[in-house]
Amino acid sequence: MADVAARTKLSKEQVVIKIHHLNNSRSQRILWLAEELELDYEIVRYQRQSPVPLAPPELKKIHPLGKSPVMVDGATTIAESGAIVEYLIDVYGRGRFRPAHGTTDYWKYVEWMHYAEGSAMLPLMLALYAGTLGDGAAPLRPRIDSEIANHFGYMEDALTGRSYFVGDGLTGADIQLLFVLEAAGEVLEGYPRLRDYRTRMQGRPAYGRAITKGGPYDLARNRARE
Ligand SMILES: N[C@@H](CCC(=O)N[C@@H](CS)C(=O)NCC(=O)O)C(=O)O
Repeated sequence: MADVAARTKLSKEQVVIKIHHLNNSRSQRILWLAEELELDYEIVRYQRQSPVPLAPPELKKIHPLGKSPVMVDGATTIAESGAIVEYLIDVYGRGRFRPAHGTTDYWKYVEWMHYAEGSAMLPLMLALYAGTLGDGAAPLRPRIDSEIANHFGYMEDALTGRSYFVGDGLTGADIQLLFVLEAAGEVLEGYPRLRDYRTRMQGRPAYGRAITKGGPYDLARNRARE
């Protein structure tokens, strides 16, 4: 089912950017970025299936992997949220939301951008799948738990004395990393800086608009209600 759920200034004929959005998924971070950028965009909605909460088959018509997010801007179709974040910031950011090319911070930014999906999500996904195996997953648990501690300790330390992962303002790296912290849920209890950071990011007006437009988002359950 596709419906137009968000449109800011342009008429239907002029809208070019479509964000294919699966409920309770990484596409929420793309809606957040679109709001930070004050983009004109449409949301094309998909509902997770039941009882196994996978994406519906229609998403495969947009991209062969059938996963969310996918962004379509005219002739350009991009899957993989980090690539979409880079594209939107490059094309529509007017220099905002990333450090200047060639600076040390730029390469820190690239590192965090890749880290979010390339490293930090892995132990969380393993925990998710191992959780379905019950006692059968017992041999895996120590390794999964130590990797969660390794990665979340690393991110907690990275926020010592700073408000954002890179530089002095919001960047695409924060957009990528917040989803990891949301997916972590109660894991953050032991990481006060990450918890405060998550609350601060979720308090941004653009984040709130993205939640309103995106629809119910269970991963924001720790969000302070205004
Ligand atoms: N690394 C990819 C992961 C994409 C992904 O796995 N998306 C999930 C939603 S969070 C999905 O579509 N799952 C449904 C399915 O696999 O059927 C990204 O960052 O975009």
